[in-house]
Amino acid sequence: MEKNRKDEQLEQFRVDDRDQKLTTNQGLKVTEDEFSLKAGVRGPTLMEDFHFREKMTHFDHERIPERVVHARGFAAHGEFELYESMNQYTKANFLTDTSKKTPVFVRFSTVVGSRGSAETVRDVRGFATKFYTDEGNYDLVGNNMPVFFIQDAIKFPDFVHAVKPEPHNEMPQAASAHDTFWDFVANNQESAHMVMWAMSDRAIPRSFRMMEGFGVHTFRFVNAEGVAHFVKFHWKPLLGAHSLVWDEAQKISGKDPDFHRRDLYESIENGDFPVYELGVQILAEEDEFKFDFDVLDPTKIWPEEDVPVKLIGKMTLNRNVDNVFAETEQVAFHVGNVVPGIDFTNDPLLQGRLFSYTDTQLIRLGGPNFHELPINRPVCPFHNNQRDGYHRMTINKGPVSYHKNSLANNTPATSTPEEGGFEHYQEKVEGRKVRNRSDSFRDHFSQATLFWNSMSDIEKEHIIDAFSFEVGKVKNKDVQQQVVDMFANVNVDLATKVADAVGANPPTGGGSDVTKQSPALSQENMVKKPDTRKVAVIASRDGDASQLEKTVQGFKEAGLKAEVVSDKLGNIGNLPIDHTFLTADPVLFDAIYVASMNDEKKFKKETGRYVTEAFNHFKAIGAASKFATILDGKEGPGVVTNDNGEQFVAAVTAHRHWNRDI
Ligand code: HDD
Repeated sequence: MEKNRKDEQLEQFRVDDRDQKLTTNQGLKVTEDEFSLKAGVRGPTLMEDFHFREKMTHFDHERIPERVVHARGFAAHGEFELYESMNQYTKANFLTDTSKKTPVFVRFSTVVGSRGSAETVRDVRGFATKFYTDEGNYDLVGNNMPVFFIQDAIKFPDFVHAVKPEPHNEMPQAASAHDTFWDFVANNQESAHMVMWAMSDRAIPRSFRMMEGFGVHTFRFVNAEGVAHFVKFHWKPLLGAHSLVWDEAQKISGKDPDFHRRDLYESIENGDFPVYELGVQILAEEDEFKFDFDVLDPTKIWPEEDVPVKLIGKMTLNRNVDNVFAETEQVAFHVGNVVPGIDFTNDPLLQGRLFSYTDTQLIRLGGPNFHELPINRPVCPFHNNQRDGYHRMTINKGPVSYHKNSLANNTPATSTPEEGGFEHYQEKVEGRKVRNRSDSFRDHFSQATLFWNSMSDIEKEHIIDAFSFEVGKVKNKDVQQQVVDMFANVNVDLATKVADAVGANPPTGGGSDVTKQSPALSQENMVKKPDTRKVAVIASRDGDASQLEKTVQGFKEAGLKAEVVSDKLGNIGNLPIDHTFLTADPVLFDAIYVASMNDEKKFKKETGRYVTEAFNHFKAIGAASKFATILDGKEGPGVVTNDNGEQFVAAVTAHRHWNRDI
């Protein structure tokens, strides 16, 4: 693959230790790396053993603090290509020049869990993109949900304290199903809309490759004439947005805590590059007050049916990192990293974020020079009078490190906007200093109801189940009741069912007169494709090898990823067996197909287990007609017992078959 500018830059820092001599960090060749220097073979280790000291000291200091939120993440490199110039709205170079391929680095993450936690937990997913543009780094630090729990950044520490493991016993890990989170929710009703998203299927994505991304805040586009528009950013995956089911998600947490990173890593290694289209919703400044919500409120969406999403480009993730620590862990995102043509608004959540990101990197990355780390460097030159600090790497020459000066001809010099200098949008601002919130931010429930109304029946059922699980884990009865009463304002049926599930009193008030729906919010309406869906093809080593090869080939041609599962490893004809019943599990596949079986009791039992588990998770199951008895009378949508491969592929493509009596 041709190297892009970022890749070329990173190449200067890559080190390959293979086939090299072992040395100390001073370059001294080492004769021995197994035994410390001792006074006599059975004697004490000597202080003068500099090799031991250096090796151990470095090891002792290997860890840095994990991110205070979004600690568990996984990233990949890629490129952004623009479909059409957006110069009518923005002067940002990477959004106006269609001939450019802008290098990107994207880090996906969960929010709550610590760095080693499982990945398929119920949580928001981070979707942070660094565009290495010719005008500097632009960071779009978003999530897979378009709204947030709070309206003002001053509440962020409170929110995070409430959702993280409780401080007295550090439980539960990577989960919001506990008292302090729900106590926070009940006492901060602005969270209602986001909680609906967090209780929906969006919180358990099938894959990082199958989830949307959102910039959340309203930003500004500013064009060359200085005219501004409000803008919201979206990422739309070409594979559509799809989810796991909760029982499956919990089991995957045990069977493969790395499920999402493995999926992304392997897809990229296999050349199945995930693609996301960049969408923008654009609003003229004069339309700011045209809506029944405040466009600056981060707990509100702009329904796509009211403000269409225009797809303006696509991002392809095509390269895995070389080193997770150097790249994924050390990357430093910041919502404040903007380029000319993109600017902020007065969204109070966004305003507070502008402080937090640099601040957190200072402690996490140990000083003010983290911009010099290879992954964080812009691909364009950078010059200023900042000097010194821990881990400074550049050697800035000359006596001058101040502005203004004559000695260096007053350089580095500032730039006019025409020369590419960033000019803050000259929004007119006036007001009294107040600690308060605009009344236009006070409707917390209408859009939560809009979200509920937009869900299909099965998605609503999942939301009720998620509330019942989460609130069911809450020990404090008052908190449970408060949650029930709060969500009656979203929908009485929802609250009543949750009340019933957790043994609380049914709500006495509540109700909503919002009848509006936004079909774009339902994942049931998303595109569904067979591409890269994983099928476990169960086959026995004594089965018909040529038939198996044909089946697997057929699935592959249809875009599926077929992996052979059997009782033991080895080969069937020319096909290697990828997994055994033990090393894989039905929850790790999108579908199960029984190509052949033997009569061994254990083989049948394991095959039956695979089929039943997949059936219970609403997945496609199939069997060659000869082995159809293993499906044990299971029938209906998504169960294919004839030899028609196309029917099976169609069943997999449907993602899930909800009309099953389970
Ligand atoms: Fe944040 C990390 C996204 C609100 C403070 N945030 C972080 C990451 C993402 C988001 C994706 C991980 C970046 C990475 O992969 O390295 N955060 C959001 C979104 C928000 C949001 C979409 C609401 C719209 N965040 C938010 C607020 C604050 C922060 C209100 C504080 C005022 N976020 C942080 C942080 C983190 C962070 C503490 C932790 C690690 C880091 O920044 O680099 O500064």
